[in-house]
Amino acid sequence: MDKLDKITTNGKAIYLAYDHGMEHGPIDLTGQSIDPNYILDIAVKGGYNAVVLQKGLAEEYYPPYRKKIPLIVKLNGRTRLVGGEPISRQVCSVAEAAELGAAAVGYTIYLGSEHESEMFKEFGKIEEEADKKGLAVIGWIYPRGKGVEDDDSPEITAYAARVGLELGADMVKIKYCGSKECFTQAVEAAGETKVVLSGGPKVSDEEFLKIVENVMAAGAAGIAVGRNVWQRPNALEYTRQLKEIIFKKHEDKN
Ligand code: FBP
Repeated sequence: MDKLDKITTNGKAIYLAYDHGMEHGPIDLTGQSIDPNYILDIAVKGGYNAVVLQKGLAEEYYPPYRKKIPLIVKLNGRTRLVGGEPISRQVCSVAEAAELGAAAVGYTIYLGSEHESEMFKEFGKIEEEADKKGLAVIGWIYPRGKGVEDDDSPEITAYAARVGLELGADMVKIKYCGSKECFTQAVEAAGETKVVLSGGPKVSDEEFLKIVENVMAAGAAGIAVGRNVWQRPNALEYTRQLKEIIFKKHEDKN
């Protein structure tokens, strides 16, 4: 059985990301989205393939949902309050994530940061441990830091995807580079490693649907999205529209 089977449907996926309380702070958690139960409810009712949580939320809120929705535990994190070259260190072990019921673990690498090698090292160890427990490993690969001039250029986006493959990630989560064409290059660069889109700040309903159309037509496996779902008042109806795009056939790619 493929490690990604538990968190994909026919190779495609939609994940609800909710680690923003750590990365950005409550400023992102508008309206009801401050309540983790509200998010878990959307994840279950919306039929997401998994929800992404830091370990604290997983410990406190996930137990009643354990049989209802798969969990991806984010193993590292940082706040937006730190200056300097970006680094995000591990705050949860693979063993803890497995204990919490995770089907997969996630880890952010700031590609191009002066601290890139430290994150590579932690990521390698995580892969070794996750492999023993049969957990999939997803790399949030975000080019960032002094070494990166144009983080959303086609070349750097494809580089991020490729590094995921080189490091042995089961899946990479990368940002949008602006077009179907450049995302196609990134998907090609990732080879056997699956690619999902990292949502980004909320844009209009139509604009985000178009982005998702483009990344799916580019051959992506799906999306791992937060703000563009739970910051909308009609999160469930919007989820339905996203799923229609993600799980429909893209004849040119499948
Ligand atoms: P969004 O869909 O809301 O952008 O969430 C995706 C995500 O990767 C989250 O998992 C994470 O908290 C956030 O983006 C980090 O974004 P950044 O590092 O760009 O601030």
